[in-house]
Amino acid sequence: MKIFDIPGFPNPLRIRIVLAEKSLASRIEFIKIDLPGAEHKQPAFLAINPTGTVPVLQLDDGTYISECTVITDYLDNLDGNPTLTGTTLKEKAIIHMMQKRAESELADPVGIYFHHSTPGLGAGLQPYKSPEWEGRIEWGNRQRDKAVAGMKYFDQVLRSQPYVAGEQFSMADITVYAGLVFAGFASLAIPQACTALLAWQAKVQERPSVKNPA
Ligand SMILES: N[C@@H](CCC(=O)N[C@@H](CS)C(=O)NCC(=O)O)C(=O)O
Repeated sequence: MKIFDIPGFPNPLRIRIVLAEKSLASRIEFIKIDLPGAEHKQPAFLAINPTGTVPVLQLDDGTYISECTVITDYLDNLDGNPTLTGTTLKEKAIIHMMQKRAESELADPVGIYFHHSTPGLGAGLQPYKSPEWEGRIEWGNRQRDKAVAGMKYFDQVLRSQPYVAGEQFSMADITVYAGLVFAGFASLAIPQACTALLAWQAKVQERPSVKNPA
């Protein structure tokens, strides 16, 4: 299998943590995509993922799979022993619900803020990101505020349970963790009052897969 991504970036990190959790790294060939150079916005890459984002998984039969959630589901179930995406219908539902919240309330608004209200990944990508329309900065800033509200939401969740989707570490934790990494990229700090979220982040940082992603 191949993965098209760029090391160190938040969404690629999600899958690299999954690969480490599932001991699958040795089965993957990584193909680096030049995000600051906007390689992912060129026709060759858009042909494999029209969304123009990384990571993308390519199966051995040539099939391309994009979207971290879907890639995670695929990799987690490859060995028939899912550990990150749930086993019962109820577990799967809760993990998917919380991971979607992690995207929509945290990671995605951080991304919009980063790309539209800050210089983002630099001049090479700006033509694809930040058309000069009135209100662009304010729109991005509102997304920044939404992301901080998302941090406060997850802090509340983690006051009553050890992990984002309940008792077990799951894909939802990986998405929140990567969202916070993205927030760091954007110089967006976790509020100090979010003590449960900060403690959870420190705990997750100690996982071998997070310390040494693929
Ligand atoms: N929903 C997508 C998001 C992927 C994504 O936004 N990846 C970032 C890298 S962290 C990207 O490719 N950004 C390029 C861009 O926005 O131009 C997923 O889950 O895979």
